[in-house]
Amino acid sequence: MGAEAPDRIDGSPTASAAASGLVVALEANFCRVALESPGPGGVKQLLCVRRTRLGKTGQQICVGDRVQVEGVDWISRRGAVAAVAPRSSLLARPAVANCNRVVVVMALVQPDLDPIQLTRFLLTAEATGVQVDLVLTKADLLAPQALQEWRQRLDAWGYEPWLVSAQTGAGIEPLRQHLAAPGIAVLCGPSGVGKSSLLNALVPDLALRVGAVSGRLQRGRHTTRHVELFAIGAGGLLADTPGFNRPDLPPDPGALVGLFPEVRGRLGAGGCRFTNCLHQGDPGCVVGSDWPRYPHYLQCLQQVLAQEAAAQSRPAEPGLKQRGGRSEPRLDPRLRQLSRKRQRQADGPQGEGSSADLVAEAAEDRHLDPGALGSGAGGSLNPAPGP
Ligand SMILES: Nc1nc2c(ncn2[C@@H]2O[C@H](COP(=O)(O)OP(=O)(O)OP(=O)(O)O)[C@@H](O)[C@H]2O)c(=O)[nH]1
Ligand SMILES: [Mg+2]
Ligand SMILES: [Zn+2]
Repeated sequence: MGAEAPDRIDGSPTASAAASGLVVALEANFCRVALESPGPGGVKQLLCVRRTRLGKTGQQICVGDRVQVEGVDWISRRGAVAAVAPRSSLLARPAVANCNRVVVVMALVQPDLDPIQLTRFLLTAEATGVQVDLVLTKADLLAPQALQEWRQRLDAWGYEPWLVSAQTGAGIEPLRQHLAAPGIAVLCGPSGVGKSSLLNALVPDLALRVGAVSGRLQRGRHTTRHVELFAIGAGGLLADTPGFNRPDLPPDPGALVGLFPEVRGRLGAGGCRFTNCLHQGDPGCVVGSDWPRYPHYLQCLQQVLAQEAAAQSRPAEPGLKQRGGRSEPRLDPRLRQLSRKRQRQADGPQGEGSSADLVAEAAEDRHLDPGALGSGAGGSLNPAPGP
């Protein structure tokens, strides 16, 4: 999805009832907006609902969006989002707008690092077109020799991973300096790999909830339920996100090879010498097959092609909608609510529920009285820098 035009604010709201800021958390039908400059009484954050017309134009609000807020009540610290500024980038899952870097986070062990899963996360990150970083956690659980082997392996993939331990603090300080650069960075990776633990290590006094991994596969427990931005350094913002295990692959088969940094250079300015080549080992193909992730590339390519074929064989059948290159049955609206609930249970919660749940949950996360929400208590975010 590209940039969307902002909804004009008509009716000239009075200055005291309007403000602009950055969406730092999205919970059910509410969002928390960190103000560009503090309001009366030093208010730094507002708890906002969306104006209905934003909903009608289909305009989604994401964490990372720059928004206009109207109808501000400075006493209760409430307002309504009236307009969303055009975005410079959008990561679909986790949904974060205007991010400047995607940080793929995977554990070296607990759960064991799976190269195919890692590749899928890296591909979705590369597809955003922004800077991609790779962080490997739980380095305290591996011997130095094994760490070195991973370094070498990933170097051949075109990545220089940050090997860190939230437990011992190893590797944390240089990573903090790197991520403190101005802009929005998003942590994304499976549940249980230690994203929230990493944020706690990077930002002292944060005290985010972390959950144990469990079972034979050492899966996480979807402890983090919402996307939320936290300040790191003077201008850097870092998003903690709920983990999920299987990202969708980018839909364009022809563009897939360009998402593998280790062979991107081989294509050069002119591309492959064969027109429409999908680089499947044909003699003379400039990409070739002499690279370690070539089998992963083929496997992903087959899936992307299968997705595309499935989508083309069922064009716009009534009752079907297109989603991520797949057709899915349109749901009776009466069933949709139930289905979303099911999806949440299978996938890890992404934040829908009653407003009462929201306030209780958000307060619980911050060990706060629900009445204190929107006050900026917990100090998670400084007022956002200008665009
Ligand atoms: N040994 C070790 N354990 C870690 C490290 N980082 C995290 N853990 C453990 O891994 C488990 C999962 O950590 P979380 O931070 O909750 O993982 P998460 O990625 O935020 O998971 P979700 O919120 O479910 O997506 C917890 O039991 C942590 O204590 C580390 O560097 N070393
Ligand atoms: Mg978490
Ligand atoms: Zn080729």
